[in-house]
Amino acid sequence: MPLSPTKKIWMDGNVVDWDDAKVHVLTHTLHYGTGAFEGIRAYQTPQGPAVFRLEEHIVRLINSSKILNIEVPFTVDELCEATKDMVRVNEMEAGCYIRPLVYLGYGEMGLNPLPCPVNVAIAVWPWGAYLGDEGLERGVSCKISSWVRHDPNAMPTAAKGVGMYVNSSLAKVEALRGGYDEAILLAGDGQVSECTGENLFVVRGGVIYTPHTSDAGALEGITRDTVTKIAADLGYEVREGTVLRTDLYVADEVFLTGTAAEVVPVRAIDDRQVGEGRRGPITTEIQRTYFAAVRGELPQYEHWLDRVQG
Ligand code: PPE
Repeated sequence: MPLSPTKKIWMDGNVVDWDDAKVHVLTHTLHYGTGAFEGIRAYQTPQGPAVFRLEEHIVRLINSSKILNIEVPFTVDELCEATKDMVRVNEMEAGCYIRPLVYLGYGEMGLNPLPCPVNVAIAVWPWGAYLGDEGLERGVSCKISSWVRHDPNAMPTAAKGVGMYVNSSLAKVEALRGGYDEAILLAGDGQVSECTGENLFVVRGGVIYTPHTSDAGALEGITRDTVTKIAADLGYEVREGTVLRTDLYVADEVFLTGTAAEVVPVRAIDDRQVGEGRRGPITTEIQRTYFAAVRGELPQYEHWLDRVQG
């Protein structure tokens, strides 16, 4: 998806012009993939723009870094403030996507990351529906990937690490070239894990299931957590457990969750229609509640919003 440049990017405490936010070609992360990132969204609310679950995202960034032996030289508070600053400075009143990145900088080569300088950048830009506006309404088509999700002992699946996304990228391209919108990855033992940038939920007999993060090597998605809470508040039972490929084929509904993707129905998997082949009633209800929550329309979810004061 093409980028829409904004004005300023935060780099290690400095606010620089978008076009000047550059790194050296010998930046360590560019060569070895050791780095961590986040995807956060800010939404327009009646009281001004608000960042959704900001602190949880920044804590995950710091934890991802820790897993990768990177000590982030900023506190959670400093990075939360810097994030809100970028939304404000770039005048993102209508909402935006936020990309914090922790990377190992210039000055060291070789695989040992420990002596490397640790850099942090935060960029924001307007980003529409990640899997398309039509996808949000009509659902997307998925294909089980021939690529297997990382074994947690080969790559730390709990970390949102830069290099981890090579696996996602391979699966994404395979799916797109096959004429599908998105790939579903299985774990090494064959259970369903997640998509290239989304967690997955299955509805069957009125109960909502989602793969276990630890057993299936899926990311502990913040939207996954949001949706789990919303579904419970709507009176649905949500069970975390093993999901098999065949569970997907006979599901009443399947939907995907992620900060970029938000809540997206799945209309077909491996060329089999899922349920009625369109957005199902439970997905619709959860999606509607999710959008109302992020836009500050539901007081019970106010605690997830971090307002950016003008
Ligand atoms: N699994 C993966 C592999 C993943 O990348 C994401 C987020 C999720 C699950 C959902 O996590 P959460 O956003 O906390 O609900 N993917 C981010 C990156 C997308 C991109 O293309 O870049 C995102 O949604 O921001």
